[in-house]
Amino acid sequence: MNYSMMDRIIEHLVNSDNVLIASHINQDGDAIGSLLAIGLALNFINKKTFLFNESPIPAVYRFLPGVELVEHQIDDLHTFDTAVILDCGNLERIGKSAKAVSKIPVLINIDHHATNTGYGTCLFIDIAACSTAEIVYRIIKKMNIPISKAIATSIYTAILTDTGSFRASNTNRSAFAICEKMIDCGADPYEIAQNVYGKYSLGRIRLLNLALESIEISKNAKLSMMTITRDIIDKTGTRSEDIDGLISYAKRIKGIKVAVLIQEEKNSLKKTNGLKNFHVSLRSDGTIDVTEIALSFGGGGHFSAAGFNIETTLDKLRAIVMGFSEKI
Ligand SMILES: [Mn+2]
Repeated sequence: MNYSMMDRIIEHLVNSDNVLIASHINQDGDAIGSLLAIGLALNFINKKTFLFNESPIPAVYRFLPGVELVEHQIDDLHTFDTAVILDCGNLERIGKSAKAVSKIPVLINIDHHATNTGYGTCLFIDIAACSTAEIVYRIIKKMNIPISKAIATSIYTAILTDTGSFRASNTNRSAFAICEKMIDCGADPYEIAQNVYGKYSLGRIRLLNLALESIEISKNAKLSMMTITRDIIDKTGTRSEDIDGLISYAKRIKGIKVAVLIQEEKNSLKKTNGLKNFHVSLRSDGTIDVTEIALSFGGGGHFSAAGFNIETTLDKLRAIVMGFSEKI
């Protein structure tokens, strides 16, 4: 762990007057949890902060204390002297404001993705951290800011979800150690689990059914492919956030080394040339490095969890994905 880098970040934060804090679009538990944790911590020491995420807060995370502080649009970017970018492998992950945000004088990049491009003026990348929230926790602790129940709930939720409930390969000792401390600070594991995993809408159950039905297996039986089209989303009355976690079913099949989820993006239907926008998620059983595939398509991620965006036709994409199995 790089303490001097941490000291520099703390110095910047302490000296800042107006801090923009942002995390990636289509926020997951780590993106929203890290955002709230550092935001609430800086508010505690009376810093002026602006918490930003371009995407709406997924329903399962709306219970998080402080979630009402998150804005989805930035009106005046000139007022910020410091920006903290969380859980983003590249700056473009924050969405449309990336270019304007890149001009903020102090740009702090806090992340745990192996494919982080190293943007920003001050970096804290730790690929051994289970989550960005783990790094955020270390910063808050080093700053001697007390961990309120709200901060503890955010950090616990981030670690719980980013480790796939302590099942994913990034589950490390600090995941447990920090979560234990968060419980001491007031995080309620049962309440958090109920909010995040407890209840599904009927639409989400129907979506699960159609997603499971879509699973196809490669000839060598080492790759599984799940496809979720806009048609499926519309038919079930669900949203993109409801897709979160479904890939784990494709990954769980015995003998599968790589699971792929093809997700047709929202704006796809507007196109007239037959091409559509897709997001492709890749998960491996820990023996295959899926970042290689993701990087070759301009994406990124971790060793066993990565993704990329592509504009093509569904048939072509399905053939491309099945082609991945030849390298496994
Ligand atoms: Mn993360």
